[in-house]
Amino acid sequence: MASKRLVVDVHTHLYLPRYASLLRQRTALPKIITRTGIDGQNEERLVILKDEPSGGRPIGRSYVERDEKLKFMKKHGIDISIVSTANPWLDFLHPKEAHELALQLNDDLEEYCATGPSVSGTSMRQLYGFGLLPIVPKISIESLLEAVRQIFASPHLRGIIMGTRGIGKGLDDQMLDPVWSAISEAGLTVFLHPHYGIPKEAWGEKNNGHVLPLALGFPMETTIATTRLILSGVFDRFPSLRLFLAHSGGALPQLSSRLASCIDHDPVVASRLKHDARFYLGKLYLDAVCYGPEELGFVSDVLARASRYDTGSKDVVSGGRSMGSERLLFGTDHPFFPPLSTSEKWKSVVENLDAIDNVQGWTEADKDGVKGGNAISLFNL
Ligand code: 5CU
Repeated sequence: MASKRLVVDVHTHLYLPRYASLLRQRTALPKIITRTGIDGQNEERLVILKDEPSGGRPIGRSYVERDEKLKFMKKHGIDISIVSTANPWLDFLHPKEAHELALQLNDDLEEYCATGPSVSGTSMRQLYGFGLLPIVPKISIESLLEAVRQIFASPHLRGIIMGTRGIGKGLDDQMLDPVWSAISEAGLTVFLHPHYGIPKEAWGEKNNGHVLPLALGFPMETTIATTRLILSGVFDRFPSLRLFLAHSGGALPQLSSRLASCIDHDPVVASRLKHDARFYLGKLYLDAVCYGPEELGFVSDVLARASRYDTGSKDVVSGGRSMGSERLLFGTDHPFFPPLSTSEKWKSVVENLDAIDNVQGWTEADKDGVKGGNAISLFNL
């Protein structure tokens, strides 16, 4: 059972060298710019978000270089990382470019993982990955299916990272059904991640840095995209679809009973779904990137409760484990959220590990599962 104690980071990003080169050539967002720092040295800066100050933020080697990822993992006691391209993926490209680049980046990522170190004493690698689909407006469905097949055939790619825009009409677009079908059949997990947030008018006029778009806009985007998927009946049509949500599912756990009630009272939707909305929460996997034990415990309780809407059982514990904890997986969001001042360990990592250790009522088995065991099972590492 040694593998149960491994720490696996499932929310950790990179820009592969090929992608970083593309960003360096661009003048529109997203882009990497070079400017002279206060020490007179040239420094590269990343500008990806729409309302980011035009100077962007420092993009260190940790965004691109594998050695930096491995050093970060070692420093924080992380045994395995399932890495994914950071936002905005291929969203800004024309279909032909997106198609070609998706296939190239998937090959690059497979090599990045396959040629990395293994976890000592096991047959596992230290690096696995989420591949990319060229999911942009006007792309052909066949092009998306080709990328699904490529990812399935890549031994170290265990899922797909995806934004919320789909091929232009969001993820609840029925045109995507063949893609959900292929992903489910391949047993790949979709990592749903935000990029656009919500319209900036919501944030008022005060300069609050990046706090509002990141703390609230990102999770609301995920909340809305997932709710639309639920409402579209995707989980009824593809019951084995595995969806893994960034940032602990945003506000969805908090709003799920309200969602269920709104559905029940809405003549357009009331009879559309096979199950109560809360049932579908029990089919989701969420990262444990919420920085506090109380929030993590709450999310776990909401997921555990979903079984009531499935089997009718009121049990929230099974085999000595909280049924909610089985669907939560540790993540760091590296290399985003670096410490503002020099520090040995990154606060964003330490807080997420502490949160797991301090959820009230969780057993050691729950904690080990969230830190790594759940990822080992879900991604068949
Ligand atoms: O700080 C940020 O902008 C981000 C981002 O863009 N993507 C992400 O995953 N985390 C933080």
